[in-house]
Amino acid sequence: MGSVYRFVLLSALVAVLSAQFCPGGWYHHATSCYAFIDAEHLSWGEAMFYCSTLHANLVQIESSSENTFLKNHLFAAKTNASYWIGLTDAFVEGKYFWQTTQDEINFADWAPNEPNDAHHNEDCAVLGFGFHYRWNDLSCSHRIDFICERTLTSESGVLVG
Ligand SMILES: [Ca+2]
Ligand SMILES: [Ca+2]
Repeated sequence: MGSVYRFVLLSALVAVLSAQFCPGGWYHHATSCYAFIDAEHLSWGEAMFYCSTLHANLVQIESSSENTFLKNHLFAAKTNASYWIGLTDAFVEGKYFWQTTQDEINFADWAPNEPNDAHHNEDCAVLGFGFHYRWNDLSCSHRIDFICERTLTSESGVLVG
């Protein structure tokens, strides 16, 4: 009996480990997958829609750990572009919130003197090239790179035992 239980436990463990993964081309951190989209240059609104077609959202950064993961990826990729994140104050000036969940920010990594709402026309946030990928606000109509985030994909039908 003991060996049967061990087999069942092992099977269950293997099933859990193999049941969650990121689609090809996406990068894994914690419980999310990330796509760094640089083949398309889109406005913030267009980028939001583009992510939705991938069953994802513009990235929502809830922690220092997630923020560091994203910045390290961009440093390693030697990209020279800014990337939209899912953060906006387009509805109430100065009141930034995450578009996906409507949550106010509880972690922030604004570059010095940002967000500055330059020309009273900057309502959408990026990981800013030139700011070592700390956050900056830009005009939402800029057409630039962006980052999509989705939860780990679960493969149904894999679980056994
Ligand atoms: Ca997130
Ligand atoms: Ca700015």
